[in-house]
Amino acid sequence: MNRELKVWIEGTIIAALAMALSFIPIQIGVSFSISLGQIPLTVFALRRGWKAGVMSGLLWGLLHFPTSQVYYLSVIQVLIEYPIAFTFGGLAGLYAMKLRKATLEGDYKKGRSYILAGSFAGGLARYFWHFIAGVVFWGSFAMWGFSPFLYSLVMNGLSGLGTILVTIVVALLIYQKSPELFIPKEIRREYHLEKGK
Ligand code: 218
Repeated sequence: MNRELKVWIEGTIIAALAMALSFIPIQIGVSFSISLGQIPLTVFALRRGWKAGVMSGLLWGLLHFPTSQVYYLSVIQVLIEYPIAFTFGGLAGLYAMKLRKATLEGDYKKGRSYILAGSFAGGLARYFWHFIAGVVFWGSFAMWGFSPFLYSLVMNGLSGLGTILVTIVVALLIYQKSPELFIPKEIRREYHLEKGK
């Protein structure tokens, strides 16, 4: 099958899976939640690269609309927190090529460090936008006498770090069990052909 088509099909399935995981309620109020969909998005982005990752992230963000999962305060806020934030969530793919190389060379220690770096890149890039939206739009939800800035920093900081932590744990478990999941079959085949194995 056409290689590019294969990536699109995978990315679409991953976005749907991430959306399904968004229905598992791990949240406290409207400002704290662990986003389980970040797990498959991160694994996919590390497998296929940042362009595929951000497209799948965008698709996941857009899927919040037909499934009525959007927190709406204003048009700009919704644009920031769904199409924009979720697209940035796919930036784990910035480490895809490094992870491929390390894994093919059998350097799993280095591989683990790229999974860590990728999970942080996607998680921080996404929650940066939720933090901005939090300061500008969610200030009236601030509790404990916090300023909008501090409230957004604490809530989105905790949500982001919690999400990143869960993503890292699951991605590393998958890497331990099946490192080949992070390298598309075609790439593996090309590598072994080059090496003459
Ligand atoms: C302080 C604060 N509270 C709530 C939100 C809204 N928010 C935060 C994180 C993730 C998402 C996307 C849906 O999971 C949303 C809408 C905020 N940005 N800041």
